[in-house]
Amino acid sequence: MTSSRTGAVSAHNAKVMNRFELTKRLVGQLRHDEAVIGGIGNANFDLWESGQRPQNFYMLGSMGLAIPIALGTAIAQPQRHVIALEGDGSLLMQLGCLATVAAQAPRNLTIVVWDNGIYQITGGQPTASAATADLVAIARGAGVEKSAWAADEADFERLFAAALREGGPSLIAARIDDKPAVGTTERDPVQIRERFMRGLGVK
Ligand SMILES: Cc1ncc(C[n+]2csc(CCOP(=O)(O)OP(=O)(O)O)c2C)c(N)n1
Repeated sequence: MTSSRTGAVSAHNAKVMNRFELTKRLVGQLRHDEAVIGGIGNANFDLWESGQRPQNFYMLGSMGLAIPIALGTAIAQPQRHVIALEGDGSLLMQLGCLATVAAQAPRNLTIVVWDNGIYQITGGQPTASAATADLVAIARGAGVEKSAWAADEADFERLFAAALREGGPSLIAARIDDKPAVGTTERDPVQIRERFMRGLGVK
């Protein structure tokens, strides 16, 4: 399958992939102490299992905060690339952040949305993106022009490499299956915060 940088692939012909597999591919492309913010639950569980880095932050308790935290980090440290990993349900709870990202337009911010069409961690209730809401169309409408569905794993890698190389803000959405995360993050918020601050050189 092929797609342009701005995304020729729609939500419904994008391949259904696996979050942990894509998380490993994403982490494998990191080279320069990029910060990675994992959203609540599965997004940060799979990030944790992909190898812990001091520049990773794991959001434990609240939905929809990965992108706002990443936006703040990107603005505070413009030389560092910052990546937010967020579930579809969490993004749907906090859609306004996309408009703020577009308005602030930090070139060093990349958003990755894991769209499984469900609130998986609370029992698999369907989200609006399962049927009616297209998160890439919403992001573009909010002004995040570099928004695309990943057609397949190779396309995901290509889109992510382009986002790191060319700058953003960019949003990459991936349709994923309903396999649970492969592990769980250690629930120690103080430790997570302290390690992240040291990883960013601010402590
Ligand atoms: C503000 C808020 N509302 C509700 C919850 C309960 N809750 C925790 S995770 C979750 C589902 C998250 O769905 P999604 O972001 O799509 O990730 P998935 O579980 O599918 O990986 C819900 C409803 C919460 N933690 N915070």
